[in-house]
Amino acid sequence: MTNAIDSSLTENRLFAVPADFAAQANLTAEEFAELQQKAARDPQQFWADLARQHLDWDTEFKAVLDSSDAPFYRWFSDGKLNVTHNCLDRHLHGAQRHKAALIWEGESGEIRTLTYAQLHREVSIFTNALIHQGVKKGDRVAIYMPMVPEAVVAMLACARLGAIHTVVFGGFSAEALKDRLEDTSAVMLITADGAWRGGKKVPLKHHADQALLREHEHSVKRVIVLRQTGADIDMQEGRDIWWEEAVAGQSAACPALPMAAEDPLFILYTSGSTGKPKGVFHSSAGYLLWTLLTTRWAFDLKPDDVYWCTADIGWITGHSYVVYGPLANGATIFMYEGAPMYPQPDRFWEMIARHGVSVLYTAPTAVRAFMKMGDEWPARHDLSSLRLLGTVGEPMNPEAWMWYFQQIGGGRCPIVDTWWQTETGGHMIAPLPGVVASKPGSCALPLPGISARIVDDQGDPVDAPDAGGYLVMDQPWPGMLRGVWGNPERYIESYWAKFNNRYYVAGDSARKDQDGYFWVMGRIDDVLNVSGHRLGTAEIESALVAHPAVAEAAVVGIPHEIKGEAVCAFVILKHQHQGDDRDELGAALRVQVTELIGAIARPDDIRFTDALPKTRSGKIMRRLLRSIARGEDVTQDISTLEDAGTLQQLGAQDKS
Ligand code: 6R9
Repeated sequence: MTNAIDSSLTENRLFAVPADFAAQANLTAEEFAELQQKAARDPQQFWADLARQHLDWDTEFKAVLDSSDAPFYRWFSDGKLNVTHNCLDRHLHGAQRHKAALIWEGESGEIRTLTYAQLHREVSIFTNALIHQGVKKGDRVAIYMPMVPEAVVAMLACARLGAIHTVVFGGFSAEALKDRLEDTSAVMLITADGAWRGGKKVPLKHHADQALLREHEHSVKRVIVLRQTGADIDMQEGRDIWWEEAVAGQSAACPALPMAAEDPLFILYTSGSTGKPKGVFHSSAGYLLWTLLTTRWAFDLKPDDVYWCTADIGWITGHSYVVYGPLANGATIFMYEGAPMYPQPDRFWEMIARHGVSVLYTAPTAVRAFMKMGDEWPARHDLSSLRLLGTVGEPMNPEAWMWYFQQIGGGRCPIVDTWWQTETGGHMIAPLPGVVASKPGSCALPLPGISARIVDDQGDPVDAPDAGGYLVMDQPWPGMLRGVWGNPERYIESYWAKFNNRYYVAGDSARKDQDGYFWVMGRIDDVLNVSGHRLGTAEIESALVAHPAVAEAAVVGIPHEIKGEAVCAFVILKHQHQGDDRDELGAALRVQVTELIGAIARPDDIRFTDALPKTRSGKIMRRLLRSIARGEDVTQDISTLEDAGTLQQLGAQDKS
């Protein structure tokens, strides 16, 4: 990379913080300024004060940050606490005891509610069941489950006894599960007979059986199986046990044992630019502190909020913002098992109205999918309970932002675009809703205590407004990953080596505008180099989606004789534009991109398609698209692809 990634798409709309929102916010402008000053003046005191104020400790810490083995940083390392005490036990006093911790709705419409007292009881019983099955502190336990309350119970039960959970997304294949079981040497797998998705049963237990075939050497001794779909499954004698049998007769008395602050809480696998997914692991205390604070700050949660993060617990967003952050705050979480548009495209809006959801946190890809279905679906429902909207996962294109703001938020809800990663544990850059005005498509400003920078290839700060570079952190923070499981070299190599351990390298490119707002352009490996100009794929996609006929777009680079790389765009049209003349549309889109960014970004190749290859977390698989665009055989691992049919369809596309 040369010193700058050019960026020319500018979005100038500014949405001020509504005065009534600011007046009631958890974090006011004054407090924000104070926190920032304190963090700049004395970071250790800043973090120590927050950790003492917000967490219950069994043993107070004296050490705040231990950098003796940097970049293997340690936080609060002589302190002890139990994560589930902080998420459950401490909320059992007074009326809070009977407050709903979790409201769950199944695809069939079934509703279950667990109060804090009930959730605490379920977790205590299941912890005893795990102990009875031989699980010990430090053991790895894999969780491969649907989005049901028991999945949360399983995670918390591990945390209660100090076992390290590794949640494997229920949409992953047997192969992916096998890899994770092997890499963690898990002693136990907690799964279900199946999961519901779009009226169909996903055969989780069948996948688990395949992952556990005897020829795969694995360490799993026990499999606990929850009955969820009633599917006919095989139970292996001596290995498999039903959930209800495992909990039968177990006591509800289970003290939350103190864990060292640095005891690992969980391992979660995430893709890098090379090789197999990495087992990122997080600590107990530092992670808990950061998810607690960011939930409180970014979502402004209040005691009577009903908060819904639509992520699956198989992703970091589900860990931090379905489970740990909200429960540490004593919030009411809503959880849904099933397909987002089942039985029809207003399922989300219907549930928001039914449960009075007040804070919604979802992904741009979902917003675009709903946008594509048309305004009439949300319009059928009373969405007036909503007061804050969040997004995560990829850059939010301004058009989708506006739609979310107007059609879902009724023009009154702040939109909090949160930039962060599996590795960062919690939000890093986001517009704090009571303090920071929003610009559609920007994740705005770093949170208090977070020192984000943009640097060039040499690691020197890029100061010019709108000049792009590597997004890095030049200070450690408590929620950061503690390593790559079983592979310390890969931790260094993936996140630190590039700049000689000076910075945490996020792997994203970004720019900062004249107001200091961050604009994430995409992964470094998704950046194109066209005639020596570097262009973020996200920017070109935003420009394409800004066209009224376009629902979604993905851009990749293809080799070009003269320019080095040329832009190839895959475009999905909105329903009502499917019949439009493709040649005319192609021409119009080239004009559109030229107008919004410049001729340099104009796609050479535009391919219209009905679907894009996506991971189950909704990320476009650009490397796959790149192969397709180049007419190469697809050799990549496609085990994480949501819909294998998409590939065939794309392969059969005609060039426009
Ligand atoms: C939480 C999560 C991390 C990558 C990250 C970046 C992209 C996430 C974003 C965003 C722009 C945002 N990303 N949030 N890009 N704006 N608000 O998604 O974790 O699955 O590890 O992905 O996602 O590229 O580096 P993870």
